[in-house]
Order: sequence, then structure tokens, then C-alpha cells
Amino acid sequence: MSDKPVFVTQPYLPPLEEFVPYLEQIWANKILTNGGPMHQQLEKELCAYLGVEHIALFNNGTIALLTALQALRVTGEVITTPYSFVATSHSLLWNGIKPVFVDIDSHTLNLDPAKIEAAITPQTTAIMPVHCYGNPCAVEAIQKIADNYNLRIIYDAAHAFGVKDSGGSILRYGDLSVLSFHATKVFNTFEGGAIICPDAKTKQRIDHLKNFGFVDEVTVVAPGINGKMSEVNAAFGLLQLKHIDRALARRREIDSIYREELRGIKGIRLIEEAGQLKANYSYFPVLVEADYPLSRDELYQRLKDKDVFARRYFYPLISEFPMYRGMVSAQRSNLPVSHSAAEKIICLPIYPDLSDESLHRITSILKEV
Ligand code: T4K
Repeated sequence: MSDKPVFVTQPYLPPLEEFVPYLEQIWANKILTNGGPMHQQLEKELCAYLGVEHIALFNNGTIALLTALQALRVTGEVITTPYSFVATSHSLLWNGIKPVFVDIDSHTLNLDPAKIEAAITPQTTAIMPVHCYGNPCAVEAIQKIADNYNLRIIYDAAHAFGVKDSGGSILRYGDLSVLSFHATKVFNTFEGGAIICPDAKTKQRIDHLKNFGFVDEVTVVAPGINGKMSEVNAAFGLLQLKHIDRALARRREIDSIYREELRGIKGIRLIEEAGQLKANYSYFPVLVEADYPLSRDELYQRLKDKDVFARRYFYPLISEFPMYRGMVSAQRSNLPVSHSAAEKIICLPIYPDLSDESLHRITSILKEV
């Protein structure tokens, strides 16, 4: 039995000596930020890897979300999910937009398309769904609603790096998709993010917005922000990309061991694997049902007592935080599935360096209960 603590995730760090040549190159270039060579190269390589045409890199996913809303000039009300990280709704509030919470589907834990229409008002201008845990939303159904009501769609795709369906990247859906490259994500640049753009013109507008609105030395066309990714972050991304397939393969292995080991446990519900999908195994969420001998919080504590630091993503719901809970759409009665999921969810550790020994230690704790 190992006494090493295990966290919900840990960044994958390639050998340090592999990063040194990138740093030497930055030192030689003396370009540290503002769309330097590492930044340009990473945009190119990410387009190729993800199978998308246009990408704009950012200093983090939250600034990318804020900018995506600005780029599409979204105003009024936006329909979104309460079952996410707070950055999703905060990006709306920071833009003076009212989030309208709609409940999630009990199988995918993503926005339930059947409940969206009832929440549309004359003020609604867009939908912001989240591909939670990297599992794709009901993209076709959401698109149909958006088309019918002339709404924009901005996907919070913070968890969905590299996810593909039979037609290609999941990031091609909607008007824009926003990625996070935070240290806790499948692909990380320490801090970072990106917007996937449908065309060169949109990318250009976003590139201006992330650079204070500057078009050239003397021309500012919009009240932009500083959302630029630095050269060190971009360089780390280039190095990560060289290792990403190996890192994803280990994640897949861990996912299948968990599924194998946990499937038979009464009261532990797994989120189903999505058939034809190329998944990224970014999280391993399980739902602790009433017929499991421990409550979710007791299991969380039991794991913690044994140095396994699982996380309850996403508890509490966004709609329960003080700046949201007074809203009509935040009422518990409007969000029964989200509340139920938030009370049962626990995300077990999954990351490339998680050893088989640690993995078996975790599954044994769940089983021995
Ligand atoms: N939309 C969605 C749906 C998101 O999930 C997120 C971010 C965003 C938007 C916004 O994107 P960014 O602006 O962050 O790019 C973490 C992350 O801070 C956050 O990025 C992420 N979602 C969220 C789901 O999780 P915490 O508060 O749980 O992180 P923390 O620091 O407790 O880390 C969790 C575990 O990871 C630690 O126990 C140990 C390990 N860890 C963490 C860090 C930061 C490391 O081993 N090394 C590290 O450097 O929020």
C-alpha cells in the first residue's frame, strides 16, 4: 500500500530537459509575447491536431469566454447550464448578460435540449452549453433550436480538447467553441485557452479583441482586453503536443480499468461511454446512488482519509452561489436533475502519471465499503 497522496488530476509534465531548447529559442528571439513565433507555431499545430481551421490562443479559458461573447456582440439573456465550473456563468455576468439556467439531461449531465425552448424569451440572444467532462452535448438538437429562434451558440468546450465524433472535431459545432488549457486539463499550457473560429474574419476580430482592440500601431477598433498567450506558455504547449497521444492513451487505459473494476458495484453509477466517439478521458465522474452503503460525502471523506483527493465537480451548482441564487431560473424546482447530479457526483483521479498501484488502491476503497 502506497502512502503517496493522489489528486483528482495532475498535469502531465514532459522531461524538463526537453523544455530547455524551447526556452533557449525564446531567449534568442527576445520575443516574449504579442503573437511571437511560438504562438504562431502553436496555432498552426493545434489546428492540425484538432482538425479545425482557425484558432485564437488566449491566456486562459475565462478570458476566452469573455471575448467570445464580445466577438458575437451577445447581449440580453443567455441560456446556460448550472452544472459547470463558475467561469461559464461568470463570463456572462462580466459582460452584463443575464444567465438563464436550464436543467441538464440525467444521462449526459449536459444541457437538456428538450427544456431549452421553454426558457427562451424576447431577450434571449444565445445559448452557452458545456461539453461537461468532454462528453458532447446534443449538438444537432441545440443547433435546430438556435436556428429556429435565431440564437447564437457559444460552446464552453473547456473539457473537450481533442474530442471527435464521426464527422470530425466536436469543436466545429456552434458559432464558437472555447477551450481551456489550464494546468488541470488534458492539454495544458500552465494557464491558457483558445477560441475555435469558423472563418478567418472572425479569428481576426477575436485577435484584435484579445490585443486591446489594436489593428495596427495607431488604430484601435474595439474596447479589447489583454487576452494574449505568452511565448513560454505557447512553447510548453508545443512540447505537450509531442506527448499528447501517449498521455491520452494512458488516460484511456485508466478509464477502462475503472469501468471494469467499478461496473459491478451496487450504488455506483458510471456515465456511459459515448459510442462512436473519440473521447479524451479528461475526468472520471461517478454518481453515488442511494443504494451505495455510504453517501457521496462520506465516500469523499473516506477517500480523503486515505489520501485520495477526489473532487465533487460540480457541487455546489453555479445557481446556488450568492450572485445567482436570487434568479428565477436558479430555483431548485427548475433544476431537479442538476441538483440530483450535484449531490451524487464524485470525480475520481485520472491523469497519465497515475500508477496502477494507486488506481487499485482507489478502486479497493470503493469496493471494500
Ligand atoms: N469552463 C469550464 C467548464 C471549466 O471547467 C473551466 C475551468 C473554465 C471554463 C475556465 O477555464 P480557465 O480560465 O481555468 O482556463 C480547477 C481549475 O482551476 C479550472 O481551470 C477548471 N475549470 C476546474 C474544473 O478545476 P480547482 O479549484 O478545482 O483547481 P485546484 O487548484 O483545486 O486543482 C485541482 C487538483 O489538481 C489539485 O488538487 C491538485 C492538482 N493540481 C492543480 C494545479 C493547479 C496540480 O497537480 N497542479 C496544478 O498546478 O479548479
